[in-house]
Amino acid sequence: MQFNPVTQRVIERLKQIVGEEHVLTSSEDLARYALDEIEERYRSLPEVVVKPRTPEEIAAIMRLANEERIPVTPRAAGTGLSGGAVPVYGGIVLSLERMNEILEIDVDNMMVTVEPGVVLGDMMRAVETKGLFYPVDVSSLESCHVGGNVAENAGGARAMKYGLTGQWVYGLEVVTPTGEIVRLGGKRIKDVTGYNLVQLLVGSEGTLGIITKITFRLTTKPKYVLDLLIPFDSLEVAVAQVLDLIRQEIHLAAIEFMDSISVRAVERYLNTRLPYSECEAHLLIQIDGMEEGAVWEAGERVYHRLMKGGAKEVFVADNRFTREKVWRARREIAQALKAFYKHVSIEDIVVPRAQIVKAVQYIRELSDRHRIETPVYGHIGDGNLHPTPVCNERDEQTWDRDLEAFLIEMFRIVHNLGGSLTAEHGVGLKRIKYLPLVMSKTEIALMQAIKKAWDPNGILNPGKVIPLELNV
Ligand code: 2HG
Ligand code: ZN
Repeated sequence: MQFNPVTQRVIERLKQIVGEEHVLTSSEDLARYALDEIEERYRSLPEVVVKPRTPEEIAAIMRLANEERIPVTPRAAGTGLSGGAVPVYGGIVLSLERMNEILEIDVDNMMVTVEPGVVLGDMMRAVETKGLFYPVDVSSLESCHVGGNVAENAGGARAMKYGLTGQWVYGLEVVTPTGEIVRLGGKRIKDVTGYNLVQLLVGSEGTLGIITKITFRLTTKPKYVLDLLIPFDSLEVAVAQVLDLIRQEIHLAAIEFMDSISVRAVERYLNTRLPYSECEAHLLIQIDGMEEGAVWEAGERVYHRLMKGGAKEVFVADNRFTREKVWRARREIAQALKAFYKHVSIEDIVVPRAQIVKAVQYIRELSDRHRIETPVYGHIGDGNLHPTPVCNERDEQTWDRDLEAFLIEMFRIVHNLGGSLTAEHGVGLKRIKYLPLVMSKTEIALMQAIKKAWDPNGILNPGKVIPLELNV
């Protein structure tokens, strides 16, 4: 793509739009907006960072960027794992960090309306004070922003019962790439008036519009929650048990999986110990509900099935301290691996749930054959795993080559099992080149046509998801 550089004149106009103090140009400032949680080698500097406060300011920035043919990369908290917020073509990074207000908690309609820069955990706690519940439990909940969650359609641990972020998004205010402010959806539980643009925007990774307000549906907070940590001697047995639980129709909120490399890494990182951490695998199961008896009854059924099915033990985390400890361990695995290895590629595959045993076996086999250590953890109840190839020894070039060979083979296998490349982290930058492995030409062309309709000059987050220049 051909874009123009950000000139001094453009910077002056940006200052007029958002105020001088909200336009950053120093090299230290620019460096802080060059990367999200993707690998370091994807780093790319913006030419300027702007921090608007209103949709009108954003609309003015987009009109200017269109006139000048300057790329704009929207950014929430920068906790994304696929490079969605990296300004690959330089240009403007449009940070939504100042738009951080919870605008309304509508108890009667059970909806909350927020700006995109609100921290997810803050919104969850705010609605809980009114007896309401936002159930999407993303690992980085204390730092990620809800705008990023919507843009990436974040999933997390409880998607098994409650779905992904998109399932809770009912209304959006969006600034289009050409600088119009549109309101999509609203507080209506049912609405089939035309195409579902709300859900088109969800997961569009900042390529179709800039989200400036979100109305989320809420539910009632479950009164009882039970968390179970279950070690297994054999990884295959642990995975097979997940299928059994799903087939037995025991309704669980989450079934998470951690293999022994992941557990050992996170123990070291958090300086903590989990029970039986020498075991090959752990499951972490959450059961929630309104009735104490029903929750415990489900817990007992899980206990009996898993003890019969080869579990070493079933630990009940029934107080805040133990619950926090086990969930923190699960949530911090990705950070732990990043801390201990030079090369880390956090993957995000998904397969139909009946194929998870095969998927895990194939990944182990691949990891042995390619001699790439690959811890596996993730949301196994959804068929969504984070195999994470890691390495300390290889140099950059060798790693790139070896990783690529590993990933191509893994994605082919996953595709053959009926799965796909990413369940919740997004395509972003790092998965574009693998799209043709899982998508038809027609599907890619349709997506490119959608992008063109929204963004004729291709200036909003160029080079992401389905780039217009991707030829297949
Ligand atoms: C996980 O399952 C996440 O640990 C890591 O997908 C992403 O929330 C995060 O930072
Ligand atoms: Zn995850």
